[in-house]
Amino acid sequence: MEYRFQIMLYTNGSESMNNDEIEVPRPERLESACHIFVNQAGYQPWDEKYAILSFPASFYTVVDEHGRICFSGSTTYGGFDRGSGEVLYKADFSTLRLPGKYHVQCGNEFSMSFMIEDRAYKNCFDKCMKAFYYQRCGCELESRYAGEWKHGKCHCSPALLLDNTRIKLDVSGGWHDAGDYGRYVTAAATALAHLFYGWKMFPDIFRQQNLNIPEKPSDMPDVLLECRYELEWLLKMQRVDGSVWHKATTFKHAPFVMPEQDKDPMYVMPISSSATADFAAVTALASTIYKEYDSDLSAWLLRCSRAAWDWLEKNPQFVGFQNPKGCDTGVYGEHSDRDNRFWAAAELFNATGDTSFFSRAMELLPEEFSKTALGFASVGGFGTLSLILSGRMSPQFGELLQKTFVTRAEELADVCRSNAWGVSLSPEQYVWGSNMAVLTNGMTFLIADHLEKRSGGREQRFRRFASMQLDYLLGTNPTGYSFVTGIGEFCVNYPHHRPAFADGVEECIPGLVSGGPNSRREDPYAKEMIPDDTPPMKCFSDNMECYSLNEVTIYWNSAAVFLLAGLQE
Ligand code: 9MR
Ligand code: ZN
Repeated sequence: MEYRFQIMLYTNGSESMNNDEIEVPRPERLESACHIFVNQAGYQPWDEKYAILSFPASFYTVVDEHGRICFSGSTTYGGFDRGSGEVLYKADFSTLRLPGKYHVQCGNEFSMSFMIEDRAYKNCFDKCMKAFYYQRCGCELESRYAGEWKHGKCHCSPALLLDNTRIKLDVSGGWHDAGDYGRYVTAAATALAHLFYGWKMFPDIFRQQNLNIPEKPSDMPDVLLECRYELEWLLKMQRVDGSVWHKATTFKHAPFVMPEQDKDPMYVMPISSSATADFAAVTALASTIYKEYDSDLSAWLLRCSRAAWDWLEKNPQFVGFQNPKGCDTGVYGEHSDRDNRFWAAAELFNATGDTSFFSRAMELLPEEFSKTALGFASVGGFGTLSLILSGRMSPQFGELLQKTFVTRAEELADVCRSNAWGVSLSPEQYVWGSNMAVLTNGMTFLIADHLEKRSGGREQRFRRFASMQLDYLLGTNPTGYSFVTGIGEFCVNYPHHRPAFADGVEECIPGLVSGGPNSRREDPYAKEMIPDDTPPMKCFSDNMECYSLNEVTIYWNSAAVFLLAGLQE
């Protein structure tokens, strides 16, 4: 449906609006009319399967596409759920394993359709990984790789160094961070870390992946080819003294135009110690991963990592980042760099075996930061994981570190048990990027299982909780949406994503993970459209103006890729 409308394009954190009249397909999505919620991507035959019903019901059936009843059962009462404000019932059909296309039916109510099949996650996994290609900056996206979502070469002019604008630098390449066209170091390091650990833990799943990307066929798996594209940009963000610039962005977010039309000058913004430490960490990690495919790249990565580390050692004080006056692009601010330095020391120890790095990691370990967090604002979990997987720990110490993850997984499993959705967030935790918390919690479950299995312990006791986080993402949530574009019958299609809006293609670029419900509703449209008393899990709208709850980012996608890979094992 096309019609003209007056669009107010709000940009993150800024007051600037663009009141031009633009001809675009105006989304007219209704809230889900559905009251039976399922994972719309589908279920692997061997996994637990359940629908959540938000109306009183005792008896339900699962019906195939020919209308045949393939399963029937009685619901269990799930109680009142504070997060969604609903009284819930659960319909468990785990024992239905026959491949096919189904609906859950209860009286006149139907769920969205879903598949039961061995490769139920494969399509979503491939699309979420291919999304990184669609985020590529500094190159043309040709139709043979990008289909109708092609675009021209973008953001290639030399960037101005903010500290001294007479200096121009080449910082082309990498992935656009999100719905905006900025490129930010700590966000990049986080996305790469998710993908690298995914690769390290589930290599067979990634090896089978064919992304149809421009790189020549080689023995390097596609995931590593795609990550190399980002790494090559990341390396350009290092200053000669080893420190790392925090971000490369324009001064103001671009209007909703295609990336090649965003001609504002690009700035390389000042350094931060968090960016420098994350850079040191992720390049050290990458050096271990690329070693078997490209020894020159691997050696270079390690050299750059050491240079960043040397700078950190010479500059022990925290150097935070704040936007220069008048700049409205992302801040990715932090209050401390202890976790970042811990991660860097751990990765450098893993990469080199040099015990001085281990000693530094041990000095930082007692400090106040999460040892399991896996997000851009808190990266301690990557350090812990790095130490454990290094194989260089004494058995006792390795066990202690492992226990940190396992204990965290146990805590999160309790949260999942406390609500019928099986989601790992408490009602207070639906904030900006809530889907990232859901997904990184899913990662924690898989990591805990992986570590227990590695040390010969009980196998896969957390897997079902990981699976529940994916179910939530893909439709078993009170909005009814699959939060991944192009996946599922009722999925988000209008994320806050500049090319998705400007390309004129009605169907959104597939495989983009929306930020998800945000009860704080931190953008003008969400504030206006979503009533104050809306339960936290329903503070969502599939609307491109809602950057605080329907944007996409690389580090939300990467967490989804990790989870999808792990659950296919
Ligand atoms: O993901 C970030 C979220 O956790 C913060 O609350 C929010 C506000 O600071 O910023 C988010 O990151 C945005 C970044 O600053 C710029 N690119 C888009 C990111 C996703 O919205
Ligand atoms: Zn670009």
